[in-house]
Amino acid sequence: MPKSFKIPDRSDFPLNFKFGSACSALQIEGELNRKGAGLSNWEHFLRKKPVLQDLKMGNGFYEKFQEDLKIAKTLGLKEFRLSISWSRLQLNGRGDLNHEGLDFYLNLLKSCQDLGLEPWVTLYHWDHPQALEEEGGWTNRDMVEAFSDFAEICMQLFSAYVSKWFIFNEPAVVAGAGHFLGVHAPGRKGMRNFLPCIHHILLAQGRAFRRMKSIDSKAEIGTALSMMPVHVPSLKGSNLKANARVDALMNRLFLEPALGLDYPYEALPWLKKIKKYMEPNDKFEIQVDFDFIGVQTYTRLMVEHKWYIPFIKAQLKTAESRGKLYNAMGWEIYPRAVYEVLVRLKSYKNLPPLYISETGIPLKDELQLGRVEDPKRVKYIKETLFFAKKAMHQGVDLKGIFFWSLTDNVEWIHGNKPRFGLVHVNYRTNERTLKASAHWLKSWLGSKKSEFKQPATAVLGTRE
Ligand code: IFM
Repeated sequence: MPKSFKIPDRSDFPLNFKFGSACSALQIEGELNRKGAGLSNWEHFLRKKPVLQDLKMGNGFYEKFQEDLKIAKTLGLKEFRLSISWSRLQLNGRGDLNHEGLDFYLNLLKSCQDLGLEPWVTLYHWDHPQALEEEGGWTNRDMVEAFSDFAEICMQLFSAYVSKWFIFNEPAVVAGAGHFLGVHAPGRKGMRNFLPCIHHILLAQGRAFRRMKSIDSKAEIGTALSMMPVHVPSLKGSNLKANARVDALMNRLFLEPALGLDYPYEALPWLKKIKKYMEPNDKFEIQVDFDFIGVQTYTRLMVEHKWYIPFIKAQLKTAESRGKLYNAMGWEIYPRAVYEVLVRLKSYKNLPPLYISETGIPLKDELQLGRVEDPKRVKYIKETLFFAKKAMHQGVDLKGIFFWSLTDNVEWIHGNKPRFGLVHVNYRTNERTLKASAHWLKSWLGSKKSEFKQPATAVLGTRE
């Protein structure tokens, strides 16, 4: 990266380029199964862990959403990405609606409309009713129909306010962390859970897409995929093969079947066992002609060959062990990832327009004398803008960027310690304070010229 590089101005992006923020229901709403909502898989999964309390509290969005929308508007953001909690709308995932939940989402969407914020609604951001989990959740093919029904219901209920939809958020995380490693809800482990989960999510995505389009053919429907550049410490043959395996798992597994390219069997031969869960028409039902694809990138991965790691035969080398700068989650601070991922996607034919539907940086921000200084976030955002623009120069059809997140929120099993927000939340009072990054973004969104020089010296390996 050059020592000094020019940060693009707002005017360097097309006028209709979208800038927004992204959030998810479970991470901000709090309350979980109260207000008439049903028990979700995440609440059930965490029921004995201290972090459950953080999720129950959320960040006060349920009560304060009007304030948050106004803040987003004040910053100059025009897009607001949110998700619907399935168990808040349908307690057990099927049948009658919970009217309190419905009113909440209708009010939220109407408020977006009143403020001139475009809502981008995610249907599945990791939580679903526990009642469905007890039937096997994503390991059970019946979940495909239950989810498509839910998608259709949401379309019927909300299409008057919503024209932009994401079907899934980061399905690779749901499958990998939730159904192979068991570290996320529902805590299932091993190939016998992982493989059906992958296949059923892809099938649900295809079926939901078609049913949503049959209700509103003009709705723009996409999905949000986590993607990361995968690097190796040396070009040794075994490392290159490890790279191909990790890349297939992290970046190709959910993209390629949806594009009609089949599963990446050549890189991951054990994936052939997924055929056990396939029915004759599935390959076609999985293919989706998305209106856009959301790409979510936070860092890069550095991996090396390790013969003793089951299936993937590769191991992550942490940023700390490599002497690289890292954030409050231990992830390498590597904004160039956005550029690498976007440019790499150009190699796929007939890809729809792309959005960076999430990017951001977790820090341990502190409120001091009414201010939150977060220079690392300001730098991260500036560099992200630089690399997004660079990708556009290379011909990438990028249409917008959503920052994760507007407000600090609950980072799943890590609770509310890592702070991703442009806006600080005092978790005792739920009071909101704009961080320095929010002030910077506000002035950038309304500005004409800006210049950013990278510091001549960088401190390596310091923990946030
Ligand atoms: O907080 C998560 C979000 O729910 C999904 N994408 C990554 C974010 C940061 O880890």
